[in-house]
Amino acid sequence: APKKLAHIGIAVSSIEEMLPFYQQLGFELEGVETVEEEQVRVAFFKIGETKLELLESLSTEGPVAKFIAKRGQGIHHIAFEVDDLASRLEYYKQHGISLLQDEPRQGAEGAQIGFIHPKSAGGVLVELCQYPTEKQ
Ligand code: CMX
Repeated sequence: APKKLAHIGIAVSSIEEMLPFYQQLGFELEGVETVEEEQVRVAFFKIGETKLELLESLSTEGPVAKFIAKRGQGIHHIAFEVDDLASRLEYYKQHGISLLQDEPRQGAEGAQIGFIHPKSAGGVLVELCQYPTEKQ
């Protein structure tokens, strides 16, 4: 089974504009990173065992820009940590779950990632992440 909720991804127009809000809530910024493959810049806040990930698009064509244009800012995806991503994707595919890609790809924090299409998951974009070592 997936091990835990790795993070909740929130699409924002501007990370800089949203930082003060999360800092007011008392969350500490863990880091900001660019993920060219996904055309996003991301900011992580650690909350106990899980994280919030703010996603800002690097281009007007990226998935996060398209999401905001269509639905506005808000919760974009939920991510579960797994330790067997490739075989899990294969298993899900065999069981009729619609994946965005069959093979793992590179995501933030050095993780390998894969996605389940929201149409196959009750309207929720689900990300699966596998980290190179046990997460700090
Ligand atoms: N959550 C829930 N539903 C979503 C969604 C999301 N994030 N994004 C799109 N949808 C819905 C659309 O609203 C649409 O619904 P309707 O048909 O009812 O209007 C449906 O899914 C299909 O949309 P689409 O127009 O066919 O597809 P899009 O071009 O909007 O692409 C998706 C959707 C999920 C395939 C695309 O966003 C994608 O490839 N995402 C994966 C990559 C990604 O999101 N990367 C950023 C995060 C990376 C990271 O965390 O590091």
